[in-house]
Amino acid sequence: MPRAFSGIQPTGDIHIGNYFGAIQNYVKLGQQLGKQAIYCVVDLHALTNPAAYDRDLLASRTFEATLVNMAAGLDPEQVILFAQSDVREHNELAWIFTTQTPVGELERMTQYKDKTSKLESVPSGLLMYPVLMAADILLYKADTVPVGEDQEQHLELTREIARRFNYHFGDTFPEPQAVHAEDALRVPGIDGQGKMSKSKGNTLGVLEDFASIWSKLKVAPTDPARIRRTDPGDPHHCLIYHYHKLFSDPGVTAVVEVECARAGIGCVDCKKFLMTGVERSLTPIQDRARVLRADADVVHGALERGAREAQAIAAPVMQEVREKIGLVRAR
Ligand code: AQP
Repeated sequence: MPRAFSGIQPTGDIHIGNYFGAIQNYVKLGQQLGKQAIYCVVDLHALTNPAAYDRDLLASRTFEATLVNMAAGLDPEQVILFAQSDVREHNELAWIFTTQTPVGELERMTQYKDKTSKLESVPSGLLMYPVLMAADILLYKADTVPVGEDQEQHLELTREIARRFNYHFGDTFPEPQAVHAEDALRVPGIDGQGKMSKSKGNTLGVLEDFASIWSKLKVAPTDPARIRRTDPGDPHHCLIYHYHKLFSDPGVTAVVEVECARAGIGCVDCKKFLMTGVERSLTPIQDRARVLRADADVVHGALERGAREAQAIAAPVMQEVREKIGLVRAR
């Protein structure tokens, strides 16, 4: 049976890019794989981002990320759901991989270049981020990784790290493959400037108040060629049409596509139709989140159990690695 692993960073409010790009697939795979689906709130990764790290917020963000995943349909009784820092083996394996990974391979990572371009001082943790990610996945010998398209390069590096280890120390790790949500490979940000991202502040939150979502949608850019209401638009150049494909009924999306192209609908009305789909999709998640928040012990308890279940898999793999690389002394 395949084994899936994925992580989500507690660096801010979980947004619809995370939801459509990753969490929906977590839920789907969880239903198929049960305890072979392993999901982790990667709080150690969150330490690497100086712009997003806040000592006073980290623990509550880890709680929130767990809560959103559960509210979105992830059942911690069915899958394994835990916090990365609760399973110490992640750090240990990451260190071992660090000793075998050339710096040049890490410096080539696009995300590293993006995240460091404006920093005066670059924490080495940002460079090592993909090594820790490789350790997260390989610690469970996972072969299936549900992630957004933005993680593809990191996953290629994970395969390279697995291949290198297997070559030097004998067959140990699988070469994991990404599973992408075809309709949400890279959800664009509300500013229309690249991918939606917590640290760019261009998000629509899964638990965000609808009045707040509407205030962002109202001013969101549309097809720039459509200057007047009477100008025909190209929905394929419009952010709002992109969101319709995620939130609205296919029938509504098809009507919007045709009407936009023949200037039969204005952008404000198009956004109102979208808002109906947003409310319909997010209301059940927000309702479940409210219930979970009222009984926080359910969330804390899920993380504690998840950590025990994750460690039961991780500890023997780590022991195998220690033996293979020569850290275990013969008596
Ligand atoms: N815009 C997106 N479209 C599709 N998938 C996305 N993911 C993130 N943004 C999009 C996927 O969500 C999962 C969890 O992401 P993460 O929070 O661990 O890391 P990230 O990719 O770095 O997310 P952010 O929001 O952009 O966080 P910051 O700003 O802190 O770096 C991953 O599977 C990711 O692919």
